[in-house]
Amino acid sequence: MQRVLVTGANGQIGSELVAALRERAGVEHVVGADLRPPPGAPAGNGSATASGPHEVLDVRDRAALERAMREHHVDTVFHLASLLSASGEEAPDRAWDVNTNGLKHVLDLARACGENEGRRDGADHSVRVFWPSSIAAFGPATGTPAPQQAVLDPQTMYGVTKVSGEFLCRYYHQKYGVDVRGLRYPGLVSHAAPPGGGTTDYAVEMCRAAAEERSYTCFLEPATRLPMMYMPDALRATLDLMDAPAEALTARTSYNVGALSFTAAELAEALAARAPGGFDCRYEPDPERQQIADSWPATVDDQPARDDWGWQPQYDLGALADDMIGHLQAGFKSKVEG
Ligand code: NAD
Ligand code: AKB
Repeated sequence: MQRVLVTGANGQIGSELVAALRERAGVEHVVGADLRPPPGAPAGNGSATASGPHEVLDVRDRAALERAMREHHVDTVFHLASLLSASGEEAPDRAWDVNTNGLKHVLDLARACGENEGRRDGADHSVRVFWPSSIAAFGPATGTPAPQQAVLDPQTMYGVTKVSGEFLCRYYHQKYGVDVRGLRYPGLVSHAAPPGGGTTDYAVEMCRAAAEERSYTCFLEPATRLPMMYMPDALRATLDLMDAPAEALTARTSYNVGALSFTAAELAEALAARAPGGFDCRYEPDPERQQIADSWPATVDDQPARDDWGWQPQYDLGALADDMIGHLQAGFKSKVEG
Protein backbone atom coordinates (compact mmCIF):
# COMPACT_ATOMS: atom_id res chain seq x y z
CA MET A 1 0.00 0.00 0.00
CA GLN A 2 1.26 3.48 -0.90
CA ARG A 3 2.41 5.80 1.94
CA VAL A 4 2.16 9.39 0.81
CA LEU A 5 3.40 12.74 2.15
CA VAL A 6 1.84 15.95 0.78
CA THR A 7 3.75 19.14 1.64
CA GLY A 8 1.82 22.41 1.38
CA ALA A 9 -1.20 20.31 2.38
CA ASN A 10 -3.27 23.28 3.58
CA GLY A 11 -3.00 25.17 0.29
CA GLN A 12 -5.32 25.57 -2.68
CA ILE A 13 -4.15 22.34 -4.32
CA GLY A 14 -2.95 20.46 -1.25
CA SER A 15 -6.25 20.57 0.59
CA GLU A 16 -8.04 18.91 -2.35
CA LEU A 17 -5.19 16.58 -3.31
CA VAL A 18 -4.96 15.19 0.23
CA ALA A 19 -8.68 14.41 0.16
CA ALA A 20 -8.42 12.77 -3.29
CA LEU A 21 -5.41 10.68 -2.23
CA ARG A 22 -7.13 9.62 1.00
CA GLU A 23 -10.10 8.40 -1.07
CA ARG A 24 -7.73 6.22 -3.08
CA ALA A 25 -5.19 5.04 -0.51
CA GLY A 26 -7.03 5.33 2.82
CA VAL A 27 -6.86 8.17 5.35
CA GLU A 28 -4.00 6.73 7.42
CA HIS A 29 -1.78 6.31 4.37
CA VAL A 30 -1.76 9.98 3.40
CA VAL A 31 0.10 12.44 5.64
CA GLY A 32 -0.33 16.18 5.20
CA ALA A 33 2.49 18.58 6.10
CA ASP A 34 2.39 22.35 6.32
CA LEU A 35 3.53 25.28 8.46
CA ARG A 36 0.31 25.04 10.44
CA PRO A 37 -2.26 22.37 11.35
CA PRO A 38 -5.06 22.02 8.80
CA PRO A 39 -7.87 24.60 9.18
CA GLY A 40 -10.19 23.61 12.01
CA ALA A 41 -7.61 21.42 13.78
CA PRO A 42 -6.30 22.40 17.23
CA ALA A 43 -2.90 24.13 17.26
CA GLY A 44 0.16 22.14 18.26
CA ASN A 45 2.75 19.87 16.82
CA GLY A 46 0.76 16.65 16.99
CA SER A 47 0.96 14.32 14.03
CA ALA A 48 -2.72 13.33 13.95
CA THR A 49 -5.81 15.48 13.43
CA ALA A 50 -9.48 14.66 13.12
CA SER A 51 -9.17 14.54 9.32
CA GLY A 52 -6.03 12.36 9.24
CA PRO A 53 -2.29 12.39 9.91
CA HIS A 54 -0.61 15.79 9.60
CA GLU A 55 2.88 17.09 10.40
CA VAL A 56 3.54 20.71 11.26
CA LEU A 57 6.90 21.43 9.64
CA ASP A 58 8.86 23.86 7.51
CA VAL A 59 10.22 22.29 4.32
CA ARG A 60 13.40 24.33 4.79
CA ASP A 61 14.08 22.15 7.83
CA ARG A 62 15.59 19.05 6.28
CA ALA A 63 15.73 17.13 9.58
CA ALA A 64 12.00 17.67 10.18
CA LEU A 65 11.19 16.50 6.67
CA GLU A 66 13.39 13.46 7.07
CA ARG A 67 11.75 12.57 10.37
CA ALA A 68 8.29 12.79 8.81
CA MET A 69 9.28 10.69 5.80
CA ARG A 70 10.90 7.99 7.90
CA GLU A 71 8.30 7.86 10.68
CA HIS A 72 5.48 7.46 8.18
CA HIS A 73 7.47 5.13 5.85
CA VAL A 74 6.73 7.45 2.96
CA ASP A 75 7.25 6.12 -0.55
CA THR A 76 5.67 9.01 -2.51
CA VAL A 77 5.94 12.76 -1.91
CA PHE A 78 3.70 15.36 -3.51
CA HIS A 79 5.80 18.43 -2.82
CA LEU A 80 3.50 21.46 -3.07
CA ALA A 81 4.91 23.81 -0.38
CA SER A 82 5.81 27.03 -2.13
CA LEU A 83 5.42 30.79 -2.38
CA LEU A 84 3.56 31.86 -5.53
CA SER A 85 4.19 34.63 -8.06
CA ALA A 86 2.78 37.67 -6.23
CA SER A 87 3.83 36.63 -2.71
CA GLY A 88 7.24 35.69 -4.14
CA GLU A 89 7.75 39.25 -5.42
CA GLU A 90 6.95 40.55 -1.94
CA ALA A 91 9.53 38.22 -0.35
CA PRO A 92 11.98 37.09 -3.04
CA ASP A 93 14.62 35.78 -0.59
CA ARG A 94 12.06 33.67 1.21
CA ALA A 95 10.64 32.48 -2.14
CA TRP A 96 14.07 31.29 -3.22
CA ASP A 97 14.72 29.62 0.13
CA VAL A 98 11.36 27.83 0.45
CA ASN A 99 10.92 26.92 -3.20
CA THR A 100 14.48 25.90 -4.09
CA ASN A 101 15.90 24.55 -0.85
CA GLY A 102 12.60 22.85 0.03
CA LEU A 103 12.67 21.00 -3.30
CA LYS A 104 16.35 20.09 -2.92
CA HIS A 105 15.65 18.60 0.52
CA VAL A 106 12.78 16.53 -0.86
CA LEU A 107 14.89 15.25 -3.75
CA ASP A 108 17.87 14.45 -1.49
CA LEU A 109 15.62 12.63 0.97
CA ALA A 110 13.80 10.79 -1.81
CA ARG A 111 17.14 9.45 -2.86
CA ALA A 112 18.43 8.73 0.67
CA CYS A 113 15.27 7.25 2.22
CA GLY A 114 14.74 4.93 -0.73
CA GLU A 115 18.34 3.73 -0.79
CA ASN A 116 18.61 3.18 2.97
CA GLU A 117 15.34 1.41 3.44
CA GLY A 118 15.35 -0.53 0.18
CA ARG A 119 11.58 -0.84 0.36
CA ARG A 120 11.13 -0.87 -3.39
CA ASP A 121 12.43 -3.85 -5.27
CA GLY A 122 14.07 -4.00 -8.66
CA ALA A 123 15.94 -1.03 -10.10
CA ASP A 124 13.75 1.63 -8.47
CA HIS A 125 15.12 2.26 -4.97
CA SER A 126 14.04 5.85 -4.51
CA VAL A 127 10.96 7.53 -3.12
CA ARG A 128 8.78 8.89 -5.95
CA VAL A 129 8.23 12.64 -6.11
CA PHE A 130 5.62 14.87 -7.72
CA TRP A 131 6.60 18.53 -7.98
CA PRO A 132 4.66 21.21 -9.87
CA SER A 133 6.22 23.80 -12.10
CA SER A 134 4.10 26.60 -13.55
CA ILE A 135 3.45 28.71 -16.61
CA ALA A 136 5.60 31.21 -14.65
CA ALA A 137 8.63 29.35 -16.04
CA PHE A 138 7.77 30.99 -19.40
CA GLY A 139 8.26 34.62 -20.36
CA PRO A 140 8.17 37.10 -23.22
CA ALA A 141 10.75 35.17 -25.27
CA THR A 142 8.72 31.95 -25.03
CA GLY A 143 5.95 32.80 -27.49
CA THR A 144 2.35 31.55 -27.64
CA PRO A 145 1.44 28.72 -27.59
CA ALA A 146 4.33 27.88 -25.28
CA PRO A 147 5.93 24.68 -26.59
CA GLN A 148 7.04 21.80 -24.36
CA GLN A 149 10.69 22.43 -25.29
CA ALA A 150 10.37 26.15 -24.67
CA VAL A 151 12.63 29.11 -24.18
CA LEU A 152 12.25 29.51 -20.42
CA ASP A 153 12.29 33.22 -19.66
CA PRO A 154 10.93 33.82 -16.13
CA GLN A 155 10.37 37.42 -15.05
CA THR A 156 9.64 36.73 -11.35
CA MET A 157 11.59 35.11 -8.51
CA TYR A 158 8.80 32.51 -8.44
CA GLY A 159 9.42 31.74 -12.11
CA VAL A 160 13.17 31.59 -11.52
CA THR A 161 12.58 28.97 -8.80
CA LYS A 162 10.35 26.99 -11.18
CA VAL A 163 13.00 26.96 -13.92
CA SER A 164 15.78 25.97 -11.52
CA GLY A 165 13.44 23.39 -9.97
CA GLU A 166 12.66 21.84 -13.35
CA PHE A 167 16.34 21.30 -14.09
CA LEU A 168 17.04 20.09 -10.56
CA CYS A 169 14.33 17.45 -10.99
CA ARG A 170 15.73 16.32 -14.32
CA TYR A 171 19.24 16.19 -12.83
CA TYR A 172 18.13 13.99 -9.92
CA HIS A 173 16.33 11.71 -12.34
CA GLN A 174 19.27 11.42 -14.74
CA LYS A 175 22.04 11.28 -12.16
CA TYR A 176 20.43 9.35 -9.28
CA GLY A 177 17.40 7.67 -10.85
CA VAL A 178 14.89 9.52 -8.63
CA ASP A 179 11.43 8.99 -10.14
CA VAL A 180 10.38 12.63 -10.11
CA ARG A 181 7.51 13.87 -12.26
CA GLY A 182 6.11 17.34 -12.82
CA LEU A 183 3.45 19.45 -14.49
CA ARG A 184 3.59 23.09 -15.54
CA TYR A 185 0.20 23.93 -14.07
CA PRO A 186 -1.69 26.86 -15.56
CA GLY A 187 -3.67 29.16 -13.22
CA LEU A 188 -5.97 26.92 -11.18
CA VAL A 189 -9.58 27.73 -10.37
CA SER A 190 -11.24 26.03 -7.40
CA HIS A 191 -13.87 26.59 -4.72
CA ALA A 192 -12.63 24.54 -1.74
CA ALA A 193 -9.61 26.49 -0.46
CA PRO A 194 -8.61 30.06 -1.29
CA PRO A 195 -5.64 30.66 -3.62
CA GLY A 196 -2.39 31.59 -1.92
CA GLY A 197 -0.81 34.72 -3.43
CA GLY A 198 -0.70 34.21 -7.19
CA THR A 199 -1.44 36.36 -10.24
CA THR A 200 -4.25 34.10 -11.46
CA ASP A 201 -6.06 34.38 -8.09
CA TYR A 202 -8.38 36.96 -9.65
CA ALA A 203 -10.36 34.15 -11.32
CA VAL A 204 -11.26 32.51 -8.01
CA GLU A 205 -12.02 35.87 -6.38
CA MET A 206 -14.26 36.81 -9.32
CA CYS A 207 -16.22 33.53 -9.11
CA ARG A 208 -16.72 33.95 -5.36
CA ALA A 209 -17.95 37.55 -5.75
CA ALA A 210 -20.42 36.53 -8.48
CA ALA A 211 -21.77 33.64 -6.39
CA GLU A 212 -22.23 35.93 -3.38
CA GLU A 213 -23.89 38.62 -5.54
CA ARG A 214 -21.16 41.15 -4.81
CA SER A 215 -19.41 43.42 -7.30
CA TYR A 216 -15.73 42.70 -8.01
CA THR A 217 -12.77 44.88 -8.89
CA CYS A 218 -10.35 42.86 -10.98
CA PHE A 219 -6.60 43.52 -10.59
CA LEU A 220 -5.90 42.53 -14.22
CA GLU A 221 -7.06 44.20 -17.44
CA PRO A 222 -10.23 42.76 -19.04
CA ALA A 223 -8.31 41.60 -22.16
CA THR A 224 -5.63 39.66 -20.25
CA ARG A 225 -5.72 36.08 -21.55
CA LEU A 226 -3.99 33.31 -19.62
CA PRO A 227 -3.90 29.51 -19.59
CA MET A 228 -6.20 28.27 -16.81
CA MET A 229 -7.56 24.95 -15.53
CA TYR A 230 -10.35 23.80 -13.24
CA MET A 231 -9.18 21.93 -10.13
CA PRO A 232 -10.79 18.55 -10.95
CA ASP A 233 -8.77 18.49 -14.19
CA ALA A 234 -5.60 19.47 -12.30
CA LEU A 235 -6.09 16.68 -9.75
CA ARG A 236 -6.73 14.15 -12.51
CA ALA A 237 -3.64 15.30 -14.42
CA THR A 238 -1.54 14.96 -11.27
CA LEU A 239 -2.77 11.47 -10.42
CA ASP A 240 -2.64 10.26 -14.03
CA LEU A 241 0.94 11.44 -14.42
CA MET A 242 1.92 9.63 -11.21
CA ASP A 243 0.14 6.48 -12.39
CA ALA A 244 1.83 6.49 -15.82
CA PRO A 245 4.52 3.87 -16.50
CA ALA A 246 7.98 5.41 -16.06
CA GLU A 247 9.10 4.27 -19.49
CA ALA A 248 6.31 6.28 -21.18
CA LEU A 249 7.60 9.60 -19.85
CA THR A 250 9.78 11.74 -22.10
CA ALA A 251 9.83 14.93 -19.99
CA ARG A 252 11.50 14.89 -16.56
CA THR A 253 11.57 18.67 -16.24
CA SER A 254 7.77 19.20 -16.20
CA TYR A 255 4.96 18.60 -18.69
CA ASN A 256 2.88 21.37 -20.25
CA VAL A 257 -0.81 20.72 -19.56
CA GLY A 258 -3.40 22.89 -21.27
CA ALA A 259 -7.13 23.12 -20.59
CA LEU A 260 -8.65 26.60 -20.88
CA SER A 261 -7.55 29.99 -22.09
CA PHE A 262 -9.81 32.90 -21.19
CA THR A 263 -9.62 36.63 -20.59
CA ALA A 264 -10.79 38.25 -17.38
CA ALA A 265 -13.70 39.77 -19.34
CA GLU A 266 -14.72 36.38 -20.77
CA LEU A 267 -14.84 34.90 -17.27
CA ALA A 268 -16.87 37.87 -16.02
CA GLU A 269 -19.31 37.39 -18.91
CA ALA A 270 -19.68 33.66 -18.20
CA LEU A 271 -20.36 34.42 -14.53
CA ALA A 272 -22.82 37.23 -15.30
CA ALA A 273 -24.85 34.77 -17.40
CA ARG A 274 -25.15 32.48 -14.35
CA ALA A 275 -25.60 35.01 -11.53
CA PRO A 276 -29.30 35.52 -10.82
CA GLY A 277 -28.95 39.28 -10.26
CA GLY A 278 -26.24 39.85 -12.91
CA PHE A 279 -22.62 40.61 -12.08
CA ASP A 280 -20.90 43.99 -11.77
CA CYS A 281 -17.20 43.58 -12.60
CA ARG A 282 -14.81 46.54 -12.76
CA TYR A 283 -11.15 46.64 -13.67
CA GLU A 284 -8.37 48.43 -11.79
CA PRO A 285 -5.17 46.76 -12.97
CA ASP A 286 -2.44 46.43 -10.38
CA PRO A 287 0.79 47.32 -12.27
CA GLU A 288 2.94 44.59 -10.70
CA ARG A 289 0.53 41.70 -11.21
CA GLN A 290 -0.43 43.00 -14.68
CA GLN A 291 3.23 42.96 -15.66
CA ILE A 292 3.56 39.38 -14.44
CA ALA A 293 0.44 38.28 -16.34
CA ASP A 294 1.64 40.05 -19.50
CA SER A 295 4.88 38.09 -19.38
CA TRP A 296 3.07 34.72 -19.51
CA PRO A 297 1.81 33.02 -22.70
CA ALA A 298 -1.93 32.89 -23.45
CA THR A 299 -1.89 29.17 -24.29
CA VAL A 300 0.42 26.15 -24.05
CA ASP A 301 1.08 23.25 -26.41
CA ASP A 302 0.53 20.07 -24.41
CA GLN A 303 0.86 17.46 -27.17
CA PRO A 304 3.65 15.51 -25.37
CA ALA A 305 1.42 15.09 -22.27
CA ARG A 306 -1.41 13.86 -24.51
CA ASP A 307 0.90 11.46 -26.36
CA ASP A 308 2.90 10.14 -23.38
CA TRP A 309 0.24 9.57 -20.72
CA GLY A 310 -3.09 10.41 -22.36
CA TRP A 311 -3.73 13.88 -20.91
CA GLN A 312 -7.19 15.20 -21.88
CA PRO A 313 -8.94 18.06 -20.05
CA GLN A 314 -12.67 17.78 -19.35
CA TYR A 315 -13.84 21.24 -18.24
CA ASP A 316 -14.46 24.13 -20.64
CA LEU A 317 -15.29 27.64 -19.44
CA GLY A 318 -19.06 27.00 -19.28
CA ALA A 319 -18.66 23.81 -17.24
CA LEU A 320 -16.18 25.53 -14.91
CA ALA A 321 -18.51 28.51 -14.34
CA ASP A 322 -21.54 26.23 -13.73
CA ASP A 323 -19.68 24.10 -11.21
CA MET A 324 -17.96 27.00 -9.41
CA ILE A 325 -21.17 29.02 -9.07
CA GLY A 326 -23.10 25.94 -7.88
CA HIS A 327 -20.59 25.06 -5.16
CA LEU A 328 -19.92 28.62 -4.03
CA GLN A 329 -23.62 29.55 -3.86
CA ALA A 330 -24.40 26.43 -1.82
CA GLY A 331 -21.54 27.23 0.58
CA PHE A 332 -22.57 30.89 0.85
CA LYS A 333 -26.24 30.02 1.52
CA SER A 334 -25.39 27.54 4.27
CA LYS A 335 -23.04 30.13 5.88
CA VAL A 336 -25.73 32.83 5.77
CA GLU A 337 -28.46 30.49 7.04
CA GLY A 338 -26.30 28.79 9.67
P1 NAD B 1 -0.84 27.74 -1.86
O1 NAD B 1 -0.12 29.02 -1.63
O2 NAD B 1 -2.31 27.72 -1.86
O3 NAD B 1 -0.34 26.67 -0.81
C1 NAD B 1 1.02 26.52 -0.49
C2 NAD B 1 1.11 25.91 0.90
O4 NAD B 1 2.50 25.78 1.20
C3 NAD B 1 0.48 26.80 1.99
O5 NAD B 1 -0.46 26.05 2.73
C4 NAD B 1 1.67 27.23 2.83
O6 NAD B 1 1.37 27.34 4.21
C5 NAD B 1 2.66 26.09 2.57
N1 NAD B 1 4.04 26.53 2.80
C6 NAD B 1 4.62 27.69 2.43
N2 NAD B 1 5.88 27.74 2.86
C7 NAD B 1 6.11 26.57 3.51
C8 NAD B 1 7.24 26.03 4.19
N3 NAD B 1 8.37 26.72 4.29
N4 NAD B 1 7.12 24.80 4.74
C9 NAD B 1 5.95 24.12 4.66
N5 NAD B 1 4.86 24.58 4.05
C10 NAD B 1 4.94 25.79 3.48
O7 NAD B 1 -0.26 27.13 -3.21
P2 NAD B 1 -0.98 26.15 -4.25
O8 NAD B 1 -1.75 27.00 -5.18
O9 NAD B 1 -1.66 25.06 -3.54
O10 NAD B 1 0.29 25.63 -5.04
C11 NAD B 1 0.93 24.40 -4.75
C12 NAD B 1 2.02 24.19 -5.77
O11 NAD B 1 1.47 24.24 -7.08
C13 NAD B 1 3.12 25.25 -5.74
O12 NAD B 1 4.36 24.66 -6.05
C14 NAD B 1 2.72 26.19 -6.85
O13 NAD B 1 3.83 26.85 -7.39
C15 NAD B 1 2.15 25.22 -7.85
N6 NAD B 1 1.24 25.88 -8.80
C16 NAD B 1 0.03 26.35 -8.39
C17 NAD B 1 -0.79 26.98 -9.30
C18 NAD B 1 -2.14 27.52 -8.91
O14 NAD B 1 -2.77 28.20 -9.72
N7 NAD B 1 -2.61 27.26 -7.68
C19 NAD B 1 -0.37 27.14 -10.63
C20 NAD B 1 0.88 26.70 -11.00
C21 NAD B 1 1.69 26.02 -10.08
C1 AKB C 1 0.35 32.21 -9.82
O1 AKB C 1 -0.45 32.99 -10.36
O2 AKB C 1 1.41 32.55 -9.27
C2 AKB C 1 0.05 30.73 -9.91
C3 AKB C 1 0.75 30.15 -11.10
C4 AKB C 1 0.16 30.31 -12.43
O3 AKB C 1 1.80 29.59 -10.95
N1 AKB C 1 -1.35 30.56 -9.96
